Amino acid sequence: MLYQNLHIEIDNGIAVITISREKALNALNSQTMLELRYFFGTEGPEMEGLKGVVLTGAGEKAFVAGADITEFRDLDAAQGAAFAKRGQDIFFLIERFSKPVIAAVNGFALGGGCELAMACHLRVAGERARFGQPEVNLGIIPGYGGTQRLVQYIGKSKALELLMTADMIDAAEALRLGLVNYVVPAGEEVTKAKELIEKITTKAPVAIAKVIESVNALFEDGIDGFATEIDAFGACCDTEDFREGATAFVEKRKANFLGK
Ligand code: CO8
Repeated sequence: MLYQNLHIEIDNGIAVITISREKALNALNSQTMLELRYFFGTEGPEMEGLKGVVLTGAGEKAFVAGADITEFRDLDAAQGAAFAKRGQDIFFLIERFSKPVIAAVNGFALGGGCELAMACHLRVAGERARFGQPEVNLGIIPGYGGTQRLVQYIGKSKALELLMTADMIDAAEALRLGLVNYVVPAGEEVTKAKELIEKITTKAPVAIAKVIESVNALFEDGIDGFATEIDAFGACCDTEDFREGATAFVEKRKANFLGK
């Protein structure tokens, strides 16, 4: 795939994906969504030896200022639903990705941008980051999972307030509410996200994938999360890494995990 709007740099096994439509505050147009789907949905050459992914936005002003409003002004009900479904499916690919995906939120994360950050496993916000779901200003609602994931992160009461008032919150408030994991000085978002991925990479990769799968199971319709955890636990017990981890503990040395 020839990426036009995603700038992807892989350094020491960490892919930093920069959404690069700075003039439109990195708004998610169809091409950008297509590229995200390709990266997260295809076992391409980028996946070889990948430790994790950092998602960020180009420039200093925006992470992503939403879905590209110019593209969906004329949708009817059926087209709108299809648009939302396509976006949700792409964000599920991110949420279900087996390696850690961390949003490095360097500015506005609004509408689809806030939804994209919420689909990632963790969020690091720069001091200048601002979050919001302003869709009701446009006469729509979030369509990329925002009504669901915002409630999961910050609870129904505050989520309803943000969704109905379209108010933006700053990074400190996002931290207080539990929407983001860390707030760092502006410009240090990607560095902190990479540090987190490096830390996670010292753990057993299959166990990390199973943590992601099991936690996601809580929020999936018709799936019993406890049963998922049991199966995932069993699968971990079958790995060489489990033997290595337990043996290393007993031998008082650092485990050398191979991801098998
Ligand atoms: N889409 C397209 N272009 C955008 C967007 C966007 N979401 N956001 C900003 N831009 C463009 C502006 O039009 C402007 O372009 P130009 O220079 O050509 O006029 C440029 O980016 C810079 O923006 P501003 O001049 O507005 O910059 P300000 O500093 O004055 O304001 C804001 C910054 C507050 C971020 C402002 O740009 C803004 O309010 N943007 C829109 C935010 C928004 O409403 N986002 C939600 C969009 S809806 C959505 O995401 C729904 C997701 C689910 C869709 C489901 C499909 C049906």
